[in-house]
Amino acid sequence: ARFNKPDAEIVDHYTYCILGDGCQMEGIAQEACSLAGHWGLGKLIALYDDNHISIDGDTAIAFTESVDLRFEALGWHVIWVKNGNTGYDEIRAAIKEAQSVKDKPTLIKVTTTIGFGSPNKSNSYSVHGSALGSKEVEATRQNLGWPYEPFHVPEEVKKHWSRHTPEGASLEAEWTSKFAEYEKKYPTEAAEFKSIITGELPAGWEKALPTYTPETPGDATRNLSQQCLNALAKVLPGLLGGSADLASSNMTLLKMFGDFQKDTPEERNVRFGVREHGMGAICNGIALHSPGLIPYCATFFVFTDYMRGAMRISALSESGVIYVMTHDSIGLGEDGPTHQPIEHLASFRAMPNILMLRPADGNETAGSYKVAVENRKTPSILALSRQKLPNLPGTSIEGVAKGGYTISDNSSGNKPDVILIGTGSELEIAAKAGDELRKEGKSVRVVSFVSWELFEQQSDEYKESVLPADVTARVSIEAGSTFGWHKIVGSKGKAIGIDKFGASAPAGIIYKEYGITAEAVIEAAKSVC
Ligand SMILES: Cc1ncc(C[n+]2csc(CCOP(=O)(O)OP(=O)(O)O)c2C)c(N)n1
Ligand SMILES: *[C@@H]1O[C@H](CO)[C@@H](O)[C@H](O)[C@H]1NC(C)=O
Ligand SMILES: *[C@@H]1O[C@H](CO)[C@@H](O)[C@H](O)[C@H]1NC(C)=O
Ligand SMILES: *[C@@H]1O[C@H](CO)[C@@H](O)[C@H](O)[C@H]1NC(C)=O
Ligand SMILES: *[C@@H]1O[C@H](CO)[C@@H](O)[C@H](O)[C@H]1NC(C)=O
Ligand SMILES: CC(=O)N[C@H]1CO[C@H](CO)[C@@H](O)[C@@H]1O
Ligand SMILES: [Mg+2]
Repeated sequence: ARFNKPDAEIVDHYTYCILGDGCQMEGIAQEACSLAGHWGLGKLIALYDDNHISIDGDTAIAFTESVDLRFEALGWHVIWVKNGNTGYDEIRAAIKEAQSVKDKPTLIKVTTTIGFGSPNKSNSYSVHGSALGSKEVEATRQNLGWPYEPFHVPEEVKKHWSRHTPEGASLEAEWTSKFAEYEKKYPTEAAEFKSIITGELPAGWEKALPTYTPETPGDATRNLSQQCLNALAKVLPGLLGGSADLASSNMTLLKMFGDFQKDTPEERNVRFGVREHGMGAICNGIALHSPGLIPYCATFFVFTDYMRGAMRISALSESGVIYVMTHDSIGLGEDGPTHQPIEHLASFRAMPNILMLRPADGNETAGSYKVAVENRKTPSILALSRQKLPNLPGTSIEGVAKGGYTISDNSSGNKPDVILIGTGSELEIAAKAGDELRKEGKSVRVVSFVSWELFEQQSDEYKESVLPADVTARVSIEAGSTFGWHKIVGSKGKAIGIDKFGASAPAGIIYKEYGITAEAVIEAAKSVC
């Protein structure tokens, strides 16, 4: 919708998907298929392997609804191929029909027999996960009239497939010349399109990121995040996304664009509805479709619990989704414990190939976006505050790229008496405690530890320069589980955090009640140095 012109259709492919009974039972499919129907995704064609068998046996033990009627109700076109075992022409005809239905996604229910051809094991759960065994394989070959040796590809089959090679080459040449013409007529669109399909970011894109000074009035990092997203949308043609019904709280709307809807598919604000798991999965699909598509999605940090399966797939399949997670601590206030994340930071730090970023202010929010956009093969999570935070002297975009860095130090080149470490909204608290301790004559270093993973990637020399091994007097503060923090503060240091569920109260009160305060940091610092 964004790039095709009446005289030049340069994007015309379908997206196919194969799913089984298990996929039909999972909630995530319902979330995604509900949106596909709402959006009228006419190029989406799903082939459902309707074999009535899953691991525990006949699906009738747990799955008896009419899938056809459910998909019709979701706004899909539904076709039933009754003989999926040998009805090749039926399957071909169904795909043709699906392609011709332009205003709805299509589900082709293909009824099949699991283990088709195996005389003793077909139509049973026993073929799902275990090998047939050599005897049964032999019996199956005979039953199907397949006279060839194992792994032999008959000449006839090879010939049939080989004809696609010249066919594909000529289609590609045709498209290339069509695109060359398009590029002449529509240079701006062509440049954007190329950036999206190659993943090459426009030169100097990062200059669009805002910076802030200590004099800039404080703001919530969720608000600063919206400033970054809107700045980036102007320079990154592939940036698109939205939230799970929380755009107004999450501040994720791109103001210069409208909503991506059935009749406005060229727009870039995606309304995911209350469907976190489907939202994450859809963003994975977008990211993996083209290297220059940069999807972001947003909800409250605590609801990553609903989305974790998709987030783990982002990490595993190297899809660079940007997860904009607001309301990142007890600081969200009165919504209380159901909405207050506790163990989430620790849990994502434990997940491989995902960057957990918790920026403290404007510069750090911009720095987190820079890292997130650059890392196209590693997803990023931005944990953002609901409450207002000041712009702290010493924070920087460059610092964020290192994961951990010193924002202030009065040891004038010597080893500090104590190192105070904070992340996100608690960096302000660490900085305040540092100021107090300095007044009492202590030399103090304050470190922002915005991303453990990025710090881990730095050289030993750099790490030693921020956290010298012989300064064991260290105190960390973070409004979340202390799990893992002893790796940073060591056995002689102290980790201040929250190891129980939250409570409903305004941010200021609950921080005091839970001991997430400068006083607590000062006391801990005195006890370790
Ligand atoms: C989210 C998830 N839950 C459970 C499993 C374990 N599992 C693997 S296959 C399967 C049954 C799938 O049945 P179906 O989709 O009908 O496949 P078929 O046996 O017909 O090939 C299950 C429960 C899984 N892989 N993923
Ligand atoms: C298939 O089942 C029949 C009857 O139970 C049995 O005689 C035969 O040995 C089995 N064949 C294989 C390959 O296991
Ligand atoms: C943010 O970064 C800019 C550029 O590096 C710097 O001039 C400014 O002082 C920083 N702001 C804060 C609040 O530290
Ligand atoms: C964030 O933005 C909202 C909406 O514009 C505004 O009401 C709020 O005051 C801003 N600042 C903070 C600290 O929440
Ligand atoms: C910094 O630390 C020293 C101790 O080395 C202390 O005497 C001094 O008062 C501190 N300076 C400031 C500006 O707080
Ligand atoms: C700051 C901002 O973008 N606010 C928007 C939040 O969402 C509401 C409703 O979706 C919009 O009307 C606001 O403009
Ligand atoms: Mg099945």
